Amino acid sequence: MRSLIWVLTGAVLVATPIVSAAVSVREPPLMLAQNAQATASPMVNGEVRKVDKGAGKVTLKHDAIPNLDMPGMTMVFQVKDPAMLDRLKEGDKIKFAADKIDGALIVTDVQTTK
Ligand SMILES: [Cu+2]
Repeated sequence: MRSLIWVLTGAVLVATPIVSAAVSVREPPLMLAQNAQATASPMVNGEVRKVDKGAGKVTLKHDAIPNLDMPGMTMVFQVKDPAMLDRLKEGDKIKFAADKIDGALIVTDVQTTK
C-alpha cells in the first residue's frame, strides 16, 4: 500500500514542470506610434435648426457622424469659432465636421451647400 502512494507522488512531480512551461506566453510589443497621428473628422450632411450666437451654439439635424459613433439626430453643438455662426441661418443645408474636445461636442468646420 505504501509503495503505491510513492508511485503516485512521483508521477505528480514529473508532470508539474511540463504544465508550467506551456503556460508561459510572450506579449506582443506595443504599437504606440500607429494611433498617435491626428485624423481629420469627416464632413457630414446637416441642416441648421437654430443659431444661438450669444451662447456660441447651433442646433443641427445631422446624418450619422462616424468619428463620434453617433446616429442621425437633431442636437445642439458648440462651435469652434463663433464667427462660423455669422454664415449660418435656420434652414441652411450644410456639410460639417464635428469632434469631441474636452468632453464637449464641437463643430470644427462647416460649409453651406446649395
Ligand atoms: Cu448627434
